[in-house]
Formats: sequence, C-alpha cells, structure tokens
Amino acid sequence: MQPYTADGLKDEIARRLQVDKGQKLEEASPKDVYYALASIVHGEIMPSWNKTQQKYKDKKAKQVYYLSMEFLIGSLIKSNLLNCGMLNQTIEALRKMGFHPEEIFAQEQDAALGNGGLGRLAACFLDSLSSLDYPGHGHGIRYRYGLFEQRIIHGNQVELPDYWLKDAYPWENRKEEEAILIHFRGEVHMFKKNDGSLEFKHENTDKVMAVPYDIPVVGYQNSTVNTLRLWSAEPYFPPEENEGQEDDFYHDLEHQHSIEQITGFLYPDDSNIEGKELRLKQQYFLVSSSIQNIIRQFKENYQLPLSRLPEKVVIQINDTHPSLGIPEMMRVLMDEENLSWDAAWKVTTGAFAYTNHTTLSEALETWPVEMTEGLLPRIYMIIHEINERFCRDLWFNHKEKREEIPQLAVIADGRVHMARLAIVGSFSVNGVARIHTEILKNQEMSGFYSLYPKKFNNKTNGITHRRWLLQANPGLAGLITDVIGPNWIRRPKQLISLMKYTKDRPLLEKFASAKQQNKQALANFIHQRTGIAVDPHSIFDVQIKRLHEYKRQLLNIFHVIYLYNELKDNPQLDVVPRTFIFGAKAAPSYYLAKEIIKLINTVASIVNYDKDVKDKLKVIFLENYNVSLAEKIIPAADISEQISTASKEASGTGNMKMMMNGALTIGTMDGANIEIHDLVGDDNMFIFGLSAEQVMDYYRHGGYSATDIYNTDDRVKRILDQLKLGEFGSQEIEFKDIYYNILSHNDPYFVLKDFEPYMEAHEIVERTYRDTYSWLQKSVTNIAYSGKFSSDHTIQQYATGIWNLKQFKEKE
Ligand code: 9GP
Repeated sequence: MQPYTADGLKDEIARRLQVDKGQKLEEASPKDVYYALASIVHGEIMPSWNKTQQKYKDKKAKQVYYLSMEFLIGSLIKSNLLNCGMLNQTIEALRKMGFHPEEIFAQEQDAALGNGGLGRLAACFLDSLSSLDYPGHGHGIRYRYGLFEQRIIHGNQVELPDYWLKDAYPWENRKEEEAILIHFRGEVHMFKKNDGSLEFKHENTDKVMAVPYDIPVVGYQNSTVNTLRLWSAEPYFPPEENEGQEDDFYHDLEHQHSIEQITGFLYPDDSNIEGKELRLKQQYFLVSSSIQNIIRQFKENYQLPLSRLPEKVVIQINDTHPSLGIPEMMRVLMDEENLSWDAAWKVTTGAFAYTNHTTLSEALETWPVEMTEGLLPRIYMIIHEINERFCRDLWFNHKEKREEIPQLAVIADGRVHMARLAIVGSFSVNGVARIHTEILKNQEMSGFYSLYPKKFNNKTNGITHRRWLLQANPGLAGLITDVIGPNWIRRPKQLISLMKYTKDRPLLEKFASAKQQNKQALANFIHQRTGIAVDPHSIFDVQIKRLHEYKRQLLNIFHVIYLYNELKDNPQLDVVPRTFIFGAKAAPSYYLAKEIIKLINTVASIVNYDKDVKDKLKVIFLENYNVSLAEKIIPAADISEQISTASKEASGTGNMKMMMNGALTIGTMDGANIEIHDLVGDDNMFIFGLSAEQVMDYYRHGGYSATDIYNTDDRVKRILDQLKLGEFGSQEIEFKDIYYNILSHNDPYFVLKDFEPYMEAHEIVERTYRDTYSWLQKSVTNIAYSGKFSSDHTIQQYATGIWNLKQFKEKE
C-alpha cells in the first residue's frame, strides 16, 4: 500500500471532493469528508485485495471458510486506516483541515450484523486471519437491518430498526456475476439410473438469487486482504419469463418483498432460539450460497477431483446455525457432482468443523421435522439418511450405546437436533474456553464424547488487540511501545515484558495518567449523552454485555442498592466514590431482562439525584451498547464485572478486552475468567462465589433455598422488599416479577446465594483501590498477561490444531 503523508492525504481528500461531488473543501460536511476518505482507503486496499486472491489461486493454497450467521464488524474506517498504516497521517490531515477526526470517523454507522459475543468473535477472527497471512474468509448474511437500535424511554428499552444501509456503505463490492440460485420447497422425484443407482431431482421449487457483497478484511500492515462475503436475497427472473410481467405486477411485488425478507433482518436473540421458519430459511440461504460457491471455486481453481476437497478447503461453522451446510454439501456432491453417498460423506466430514458457544439448553437449536421437510425437502431426505446410518451404526457397532440412541439421534421427538447433526457431520468439535469444553465433554455432550473422543478439543476465545488496544486506547498503546518497544504489536504475548516494570513507580504514574485521560474522556461523553456529571476519579465499575439472567446484572444492581442503602443510613460513610456503568441490550421478547434494564435505570434515576449520596455513587446506563460504544468504555474501565452464574458463560470476551486495557476483574470461576485467573492469580483479580461444580450439584440434588437467605440476610431482605413495595418504582407492582422470580422460582441463577461473597469481594476491591500503587501494579500485571488472549493466538491454534492451514507469506 502506498504511504500517504498527511499533506498528501489532505490534497487527495480535496481532489476527491472536487471530482466526485464538485465540492470545495470548505463546503464539505463531515459526511462528505468521511466518504472521500473511505473511497481513498478502499482504493488503497483494492490492489492488495486482488493480489492476495490471485496468489491464493496461483499457489493453490488451502483456505478456511468461516461460516457464521453473525459478523459484528462494527465500524471499519479506523481499523482499515490502522491496518493500512494510514491512521496517524489521517488524524493529522483531518486536524489540518479543521475537522475533529473522531467526528469524521463517527460518520460511519456500525455494521451491527451480530448480537454479541459470537458475532464479535467472528469479526476478531477475520482480523487475525488476515493479519497472520492465513487464507481465510468469512461467509455471512447482508441483513438490511442489523441488531435493533436501543432507546431508553422512561427507563424502558424501546427497539428501533437499525437501517444501517440507509447511506451507501463504502466498503462493499456487489458481485452480481457471482450470484447463486437457491431452491426452497418444491418436490423431489426419484429416478433409477441405468447403472441401478438413484437420481434425485428437486423440481417446482421457489427460486431465490443469492447475490454476494464482498468486504475486504485488511491484515495489519502486511498487504494481505481476505474477504468477508455477505449474501443478499434477491428475486430470480428466469430469462424466458421476462415478457408479460406487467400483468402480474402486484403479485410480483409481493413475491419480491417476501424474497427480500430472507435477508431482511437479524434475529435479535443470542440465547433463546426462536423456531421461526424465516430463521430456518436464512440459515439454509447462507449455507446453500456458501457451499455452492466454495465448491465452484474449488473446481475452478484447483483442478483436482472433488474427493480431494478436504486437502484444500476447511469449513468452520460458528455454532449450529450453519450446520445445514453438512447436508447441503452432501446434496451438491451427490445430486450435482454424481458422487456416491460414501464418497460424499468422506468429503463432507473431512471438510466441516464445528464450534459450540453455549450449553444453555434454550439456545441449542432444534427444528420441527414438518417445517424442515416442507421448506427443504431434499435436504431433509439427506438428514434423514444421515440419521438412519448413524443410528444403525450405533445399534450394530456400539452396542453399549443402544439405550442412548434417543439422546444421540439427529432426528428425535419429531425434531431435527442441529448440534447432533453438527457433531456427526464434522471432524472437529470445539468449545471456547477450557471449562466450557470440559462441560461439553463430560456433561452436555458426554454421549458423543465417548463415541468420538478425538473429535473434541478446546480453543479458548480471543480478541484482536489491534482494535481493542491499539485502536481503542492509543494513549496506553503508545505508552506500552515507549516502554517495551513495538514488537508486541505483532507478537502480543510480548506484553509480558511489562512485568519487569511493575515496581517502577514513575512509570506506573504514567499508566495511571493514561487511564485517567480515558476516564475523563468517558466522563465527558457520559455528560454529553446523559447530562450527568460523573467524578472521573471515582472507580469506574463496568458491566457491558447482553442482558441475560445468567450474566447477573441483577447481582450488580443489588450491590448498588445495598451501597445506596448504606449511604442513606449513614451519609457520612467513608467510601471510595463509584460510578457504575452499564451497557446492555435485551432480546425484545425477553420480559425479565427488560425488567432488569428498567430496574437499573430506575435505581439510576433515584441514586443520581439524591443529595445524601452526593458524588459517592452514580449509576449510568448507556443506551444502544454496540462496538463503537465499547471502544469508548473499555479503555476507561477500572473494574470489569464478569459475574455470570458459574458454568453458564461459555467463555466471555469482554473480560479479555477489559483486562487488556488494565481493568481488574471481579468475577466468578466461569468461562475464560478461569484462564485469566491461571495467569494473574488471586492477587490480581477478585474471584468470588459458587464454582461450576457447586452450581451443577445444586441443580442435580437441590439443597439451596433462596427463601432461607431472604429470611436470614437483612441486606437481602431489605433490597427485595424495596422492590416489592415499589420503593424503586412509580407503583407497587413495578418490580414484583423480579421479586417473585427469585423467591418463587428459587433463584435459578443463584443471585442471593452469591450475594454475600460478592459484597465481600467488593469490599476488597475498595480497600485495594485505596492503595493506588498496589492497584497500578495489578493493573499493569493484567495488561502484561493479556497477550495470551489475543485472537492471533487463538487463530494460530485453530490453524494448526484443526484447519491444518499454512501462513501464506509474500515470499512463498
Ligand atoms: O455466551 C457465549 C460467550 O460466552 C462466548 O464468549 C461467545 C463467543 O464464543 O459466544 C456466546 N454465545 C453466543 O453468543 C450464542 O451461543
């Protein structure tokens, strides 16, 4: 990529404005400047993009395709500038032009094509694949509406549509010539061929065009540019039907609308699968377009028999959502490429690998047989056959498993079990943190683990340190480079060298000042957004993630209410001032989660204006939590709240992002918290609460009574009674459902059980914070050990442990 100077860039922006819009610089709005800038960057990326793809073709490289219903890529302008090596010059150029760089960058609306952890992980993985020179691409859906925009009105979450494509999206290239035809419904006819084998013809289908839009995935200053291919659903117009269409204009319009609906919007729930036919359609649409595309490219580029496809192609499926890719590949290989069942099965199971992201039973997908069969008749036949063969194998070759067949069968109780399909059809099954993989192996999927022990493996999640440290926190990143040199940027594990400096007081002061600047910036932002002034010297205690009962935002707000009660009882109490910051979207149909959002906002509206509390306590709920907002909050966090009910959070990735930015974790022994703990130990984080074994034991054998705690702990009783009596609401009934959910359903997520240990852990937080020097040492220790959680490390493990993929350096 061509290096631009700041002045060169300034001139080029002015030239583009003139050529493209006939505009003078003085007349240009921030949006105009953003588009001119994005077009320059895109132009810089194009040659490397073409070259990378050509190189893969020429060298016949093995490639990984990451199939995911979600890619939460957020905004790309800054990360593209950073990865192209143009960020600093751009900032300088924009300043010289009299613009505030952040205002220009903020013109790009986040591409919110994901719900949370799973989608953001996919985006981090793509960044690492390119930055490490691995041939790896994403395939996903170009939803016209991304995750809803959240507004808080009178404390309630209100959802607005996220029409992120309303302005042109400068990073995508429409590739109409590579469109693919997808078939739904219809009938399957069976014929006997001359050689006695069977042939299946899928006829009278509803046809939909899948049109790809390609987005470049730029590696960090290495000229590698991979592709994120997002598919959009469009009507199919067969050439012979082009005439006489006027007659059917309104019918066609309706038809067109129903087709476009397929990629209309992202389902807004990440923990509870809605069994809607449209969602099943989306899933098949994604996999059919991707698989047909992959096979077409394989045939064009490799000139090898399809039996050798697994030598050149590996397909990682992100959760079970794309597992219909398995029968789809069987369909293409058998019906279109004439492979036998056995040959097709060998290719398919040699190419697919599956990542599981949750053990929550409500998130494990199953589809009704009638729906699957009606919408995808040929695919259902294949799933049926996969199931028959699998069950037969169990019956005849694994006699000890006969009893378990109903729990293992791909089709059971009138439903297709997607996780089972994914396990049976893949050569690798991985969890996303050590404890999560152990739970899969020993509990949730133990029946499969004993059948296929070699398939199961762990790949602990990671995050790209380029976006989450280098880009989001330039102050800290610059300081780190000053101290240990720039090598950590390409080898993030080298952050460990910071450990040499944890006793260097003047240096620790510099770390403190970098954090303080970020806190001040966030305080300004909060003031501008909410009108509330927060003390930038208070502890910034942050919980940002989807709202779910298992993530226990409720425990956090109970702690806030407890502190508030203490301060009301004794306004002179000597406490370290705290600012509790929340960001969370609830699935629109998740009633209790929305009640918890309302509770947090209601508590905030009382606490923030109470004179007794003064500046000792503030509660901020930042609406519309998304990637760009996370980039503002994370660098300013002192405390990272990772307080899920142990055994429930598969991994978590916010924990890694905040650790990397010097926050100390208060958390349970759950997900990747355990691996953070392995590295930094008890001295550098605040662990509390039930272990996963204890939680699972309670679920199995009972023995816990929430009512006992309510009756014996005055603090708990007071809080719950306040909810029931409407002290935190406009009327008595306001939060009664939260109250009853805890007491009548025996506190399914152990909020009361973990209350006492959580309070104690927070007392330790406060004591530790008072000792500034010791706090700073712990903070730097966290940064030093965080390199292990770079997604570069995770991707290396996928590449060597699952994909058998080679880095593709320029010299090869
Ligand atoms: O809940 C998990 C979260 O713990 C994990 O970090 C993330 C990425 O692996 O996936 C989340 N799962 C989902 O979003 C849906 O299964």
